[in-house]
Amino acid sequence: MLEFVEAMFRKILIANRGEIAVRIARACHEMGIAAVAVYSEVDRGSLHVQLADQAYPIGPAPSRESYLSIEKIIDVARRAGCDALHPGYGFLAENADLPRACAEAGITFIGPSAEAMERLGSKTAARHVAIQAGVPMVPGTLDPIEDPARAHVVANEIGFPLLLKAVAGGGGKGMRVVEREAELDDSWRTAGSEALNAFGDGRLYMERYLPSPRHIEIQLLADNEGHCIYLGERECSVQRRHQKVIEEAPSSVVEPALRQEMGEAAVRLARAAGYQNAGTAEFLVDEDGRFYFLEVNTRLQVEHPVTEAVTSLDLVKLQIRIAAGEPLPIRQEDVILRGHAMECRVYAEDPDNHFFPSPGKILSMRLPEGPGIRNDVGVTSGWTVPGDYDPILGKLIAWGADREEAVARLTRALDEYSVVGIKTNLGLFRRLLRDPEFARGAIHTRWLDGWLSRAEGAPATLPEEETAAALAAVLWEATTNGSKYATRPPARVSRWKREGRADQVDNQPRR
Ligand code: MV4
Repeated sequence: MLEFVEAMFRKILIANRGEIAVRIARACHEMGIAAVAVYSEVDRGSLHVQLADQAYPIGPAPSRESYLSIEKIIDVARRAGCDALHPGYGFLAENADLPRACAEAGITFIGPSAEAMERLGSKTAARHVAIQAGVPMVPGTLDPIEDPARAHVVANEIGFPLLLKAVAGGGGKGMRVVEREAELDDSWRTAGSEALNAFGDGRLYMERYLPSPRHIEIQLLADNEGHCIYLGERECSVQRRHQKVIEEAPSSVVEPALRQEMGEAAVRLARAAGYQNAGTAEFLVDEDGRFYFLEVNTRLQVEHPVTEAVTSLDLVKLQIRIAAGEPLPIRQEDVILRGHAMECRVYAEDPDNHFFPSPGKILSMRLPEGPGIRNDVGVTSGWTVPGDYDPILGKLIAWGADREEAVARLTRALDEYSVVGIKTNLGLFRRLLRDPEFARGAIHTRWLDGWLSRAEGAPATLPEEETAAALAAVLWEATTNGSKYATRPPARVSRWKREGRADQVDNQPRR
């Protein structure tokens, strides 16, 4: 009898940089696969290059000329003898030309087919798939609206307030809330030109506007043999300008029955689209627990570690196995959710100054450790964060037996975390995690905007006690004092420590 032996990859090209390139290299190494990095001129000394088995330069800093060049990346994959390519997230991850170029070069793309990517990339095409799969959606148009006259007719059918959305959309670009008919023509023009600018496609469609929904997404895994499972949900409502800030799993509003309903809807959608590999179905959930399909992200997502934490699965290794032709090693009933996980996206940015990016040299960096803590970080002490890319430094993920423990561990870890030399959003997280509303899980997609406007002008509370090296304390003072996000809890310091010894170091920043 013929035995079919799966051919696992020997060498994978990682078409990305930073923390996600590091994450993928780790999965490769655990599977005995060689990891090949690509890097731009400013990334020569980066962590993702250091941790790879081989690294190839692909051009100057601007991503157009390096991380977005399919030609250069495929050329490296060929020269290095890679049999597969992982795109990570961002950059080329959702560009259907990449899987096509991989196929031409005889390299396996670790992700869905170009066709599935395109079926779901157009929001209106995805709405057709959702209808076919019986997945609930916000009432609205299934197709692009031809002209402004037609927009008026459809608008009056849907009712106000409504939302104009770009067919090619994503990230809130080309999206406009229209409160009343008198605003429609203006919004039509501005949304259309914004969409044309951002995506080269100015077509719009329309949906009824939900005022303060939650953003909840379902992680999917589908193999090449038609098996598809869901790995529970992630709550991603804490966002600013369509950038997620905190993500968690499970959501505090999703009960088992709703999870199963949403999960099965997402699986139907993936099947209808002929989807393979890892993907995410995004939904809005209203106050009454009704859910509405938004779109599918055809990639591994930034926030995948919270799902990994509550499922004990390694999503990147599973992606690689699926791409190599292996069947899913688990069935739906084998997916067991345990505990609660929460992630902070740590950025080089200044929350006190419009969240402007804060690239520059990291003079020192101390990462938290201890029970329940995971760091996915793409930088090190001494590294200069380039100003050319998304300024994410890494992700801090905490797991706990329940939400309360996850929050306590994350809060504790944030207090251990120190980055000196550049501005970060760590202080913002220290404050957010202590907010009583956040603690109750009473959040929605516009919650962070409200929180930030209330935090405006709040006095900076300085750390009462600080236990760190004396030099770090001086730098600390120079970098974090005066920030309204610098809040730290009063440290519980024993009398022995306070009074006992002449050689004790008192790092408490003072003014
Ligand atoms: C919506 C909505 C309310 N009603 N659709 C924003 C990004 C895009 N993927 C869809 N988005 C929204 N669509 C209807 N019919 C509110 C949002 C929205 C949002 C969604 C998810 C996460 C954060 C958000 C922030 C503002 C608005």
